[in-house]
Amino acid sequence: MIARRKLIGSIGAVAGGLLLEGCDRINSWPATQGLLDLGERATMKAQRIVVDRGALAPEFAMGDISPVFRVNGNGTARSPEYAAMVANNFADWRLAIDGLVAKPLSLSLAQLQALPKRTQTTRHDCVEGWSAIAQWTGVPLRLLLQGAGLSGAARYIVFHCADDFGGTPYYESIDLIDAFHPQTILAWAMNGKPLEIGHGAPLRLRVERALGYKQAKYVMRIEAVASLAGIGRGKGGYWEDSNRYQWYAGI
Ligand SMILES: Nc1nc2c(c(=O)[nH]1)N[C@H]1C(S)=C(S)[C@@H](COP(=O)(O)O)O[C@H]1N2
Ligand SMILES: [Mo]
Repeated sequence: MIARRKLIGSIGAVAGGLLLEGCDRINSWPATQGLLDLGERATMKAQRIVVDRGALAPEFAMGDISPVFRVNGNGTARSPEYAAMVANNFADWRLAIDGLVAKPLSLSLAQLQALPKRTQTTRHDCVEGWSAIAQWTGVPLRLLLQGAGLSGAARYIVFHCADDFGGTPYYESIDLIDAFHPQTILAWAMNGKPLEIGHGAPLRLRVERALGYKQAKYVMRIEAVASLAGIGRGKGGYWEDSNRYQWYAGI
C-alpha cells in the first residue's frame, strides 16, 4: 500500500516536472505569448464581473500593525533633485496633477496635509510573497481629481515617480473605479509618522484592493489620460512594461 502510494507519488512528481518544463517552453514562444495575453484579458474581464470592485479591503486594529514592514523595490530616489528636496524636508516638493483635467494643480506637502484626510490600517501584499500591515494617512485621490476637474474623457490615472530603474522612472496606473474607491489615498503618513524615505516620502499611493507594485512611492505627478498607449511601452506600469506583470492586480 505504502509502496504503491510512493510509486504514484513519484510518477506524479515526474509528470509534474515534465509539465512545468513544457510550460516554460510554451511561455517563451512569442506566438503563444500573444495567445496567453488574450487569455489573461479574458480572465481580467471575468474577474471584473464576479468581483465587486467597490468593496472595501479589510481594515485592521492598531495592535495588528507589523513590527517590521520591509522596504521593497527602490528604497530612495537617486536624483540630486530628490536629495535636495530631502535636505529641505520637502518644503520645495510639489505634486503636479495634470493631463485631462480642467484645472491643473501644483500642491505643496502642507497644502495636501491641510485637505480632508483618511486613516486606514490595511495589509500590503507583494507579488513576491510577503505581506505586512500598516496604518496609512493621506488625502483621498478622488478629492484631488474632483479639485482638478477631471475631464469626462479621462479613463486612467497615471502616477509618475521620482525614482528610477536604470534610468527609467517608476510609473503605475489605475482605472477610475480604483481611483474613486474610498480607500484609495495619497498617503503622507505611515503608522502615525511622516512617511519615511524607504516607503516613498513624501507621498505614496495606497490602492488597497491591489497588489504591492501598484502602490507607487515617491509620487511626483498624477496624470489623467484617455489611454495607456502613450505611457511607457503601453502596458500601464514599470513592471507591466518590463516584466509582464499584470496591469490589473486586484486582490
Ligand atoms: N516608485 C516606486 N514605487 C514602488 C516600487 C518602486 O520600486 N518604486 N516598488 C513597488 C513594490 S513591488 C512594492 S511591494 C511596494 C513596496 O513598498 P514598501 O517599500 O513601502 O514596502 O512599493 C511598490 N511601489
Ligand atoms: Mo512588490
